[in-house]
Amino acid sequence: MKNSILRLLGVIFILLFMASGCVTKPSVTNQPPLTPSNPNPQNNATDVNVNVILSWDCTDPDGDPLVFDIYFGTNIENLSILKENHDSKSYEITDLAFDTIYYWKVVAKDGKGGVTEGPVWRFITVMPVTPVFKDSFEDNKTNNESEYTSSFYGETISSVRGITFTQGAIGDGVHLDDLNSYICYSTSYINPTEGTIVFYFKPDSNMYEYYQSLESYKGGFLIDTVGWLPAFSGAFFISAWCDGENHNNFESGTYSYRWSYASTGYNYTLSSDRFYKIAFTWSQTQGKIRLYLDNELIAEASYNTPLNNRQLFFIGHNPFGDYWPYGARSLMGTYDELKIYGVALEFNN
Ligand SMILES: [Ca+2]
Ligand SMILES: [Ca+2]
Repeated sequence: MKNSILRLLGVIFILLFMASGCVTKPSVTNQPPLTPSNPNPQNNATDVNVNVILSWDCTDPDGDPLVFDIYFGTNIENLSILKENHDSKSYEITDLAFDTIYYWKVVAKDGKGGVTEGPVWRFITVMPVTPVFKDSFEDNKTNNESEYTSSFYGETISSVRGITFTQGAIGDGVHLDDLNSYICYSTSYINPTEGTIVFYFKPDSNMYEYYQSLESYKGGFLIDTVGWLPAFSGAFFISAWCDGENHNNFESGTYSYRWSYASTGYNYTLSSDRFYKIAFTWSQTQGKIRLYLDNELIAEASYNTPLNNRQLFFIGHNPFGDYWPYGARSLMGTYDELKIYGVALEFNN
């Protein structure tokens, strides 16, 4: 009897020992890497050099050595793989394009099946020359006066109408909420004989449905000086006209007795998931006006006049004399990083 009690106690003791062993035994479950963080360049950094060392922080809870897949590109929807299974937390890239937004992310892998994808970071590279004017819409404001007077149209207007601030291409951006929304600027920043206007634009998700629902003109001014009014010499515009289907015609023009148009035709279907970089250049010495989309030359026409630098221009359409029976037609959507240069930049992918 005593022996059997001792035997039973012994069994219980062994079971308790095993149970406690189970509790304290180290877990065999692999933990994935922590989310990559602390990027360099910092997220939303501006004026980043075209040769740059990307770096980030990342550790594994188990102390596993990590490798990284680095994704990089200018199209946030379609980043390409820059380097696979990279075994350090930095990577040098060279010869980036000037004044271009790049997106990147890293995917950390611990070699045991643990995979953690980092967020998409973004930065914009330095400008090749200093712009004479810039509006970045940071801190939810515009970089202009509160009102402007047009000597040509003989009216004074508020400098903005129908806008809200939102996530931009880099940091804050501005949204044109209505067909008659605009932001007004002075053309005094314009070098008449040579220059560049560049900005980012993201269409609203319902752009095509909305413009198709309009009975009249489908419209789409991005930048404008005259709307539907009589044009002054040196007037200019940049547009992305919407047709009755899901297409845009990118067009820019300058006016001297008649318009010189650079047009693509209705050959573009735009995504509302990303920003497009749009640039317009003019050059008397080259004899061309040119239109670029995402650094690619998409249309050109002959230079016919110096641009006017004594009037006003608008993100959206010129709002003076809203007599046009079908109403005004700004292209609604988000705009960001407006810059004006005194030289005709060349853009290359
Ligand atoms: Ca691990
Ligand atoms: Ca911005």
